[in-house]
Amino acid sequence: MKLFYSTASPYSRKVRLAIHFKKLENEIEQVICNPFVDDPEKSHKNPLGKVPSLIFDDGSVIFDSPFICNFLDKLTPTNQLYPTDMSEWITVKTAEALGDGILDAAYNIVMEKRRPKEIVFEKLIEIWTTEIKRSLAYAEKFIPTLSKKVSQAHIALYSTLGYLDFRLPELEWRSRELKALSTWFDEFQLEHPFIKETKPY
Ligand SMILES: N[C@@H](CCC(=O)N[C@@H](CS)C(=O)NCC(=O)O)C(=O)O
Repeated sequence: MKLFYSTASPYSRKVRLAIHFKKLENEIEQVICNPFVDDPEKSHKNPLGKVPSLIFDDGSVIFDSPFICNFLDKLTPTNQLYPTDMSEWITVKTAEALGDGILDAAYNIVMEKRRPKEIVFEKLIEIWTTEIKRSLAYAEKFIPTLSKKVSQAHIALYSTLGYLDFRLPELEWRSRELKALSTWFDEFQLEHPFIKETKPY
């Protein structure tokens, strides 16, 4: 199998972290591509034009990071990322949806800011920023309920916060009101030094 990813993509980072925690590095070759430049037919094969995408040896492809992470989790019982217990599963899926939703809003802001200055829609940026702040406040209350055992919740929230540091430092998400979240983030990367290797650039 081949994972097509871009080094700046937070969605790709989630999958790369899932590969690491599932110990699937030897099964999956990781290939860098630029979804804005590369021809999908010749590279990532995702008709939506986005990374990450996972290509099987027979040439078929799956895309969308939650789907790929879920698939990887089913490949091996090592370090289960999505719990089978219903209430734990709901916690993990909620955190994943929260992390991915913040990412979508952050990614929208980044894209909007790339438009020529005269046509940037500031009101939309304001709306997405409010959504991010509200969701971070939600995550702040949520984070103490996460178990120590690494799950997709950890991967999604960590990748999202890393992306905010990378692309939207002006948001200053590490404010005093988000003490639990910022402490969790710092501790998580200390406990798992590998994850810094996937830092976006
Ligand atoms: N929902 C998708 C989002 C993927 C996505 O938007 N990837 C960005 C890179 S961060 C991309 O490939 N953008 C290229 C484009 O939109 O043309 C997922 O979770 O995988």
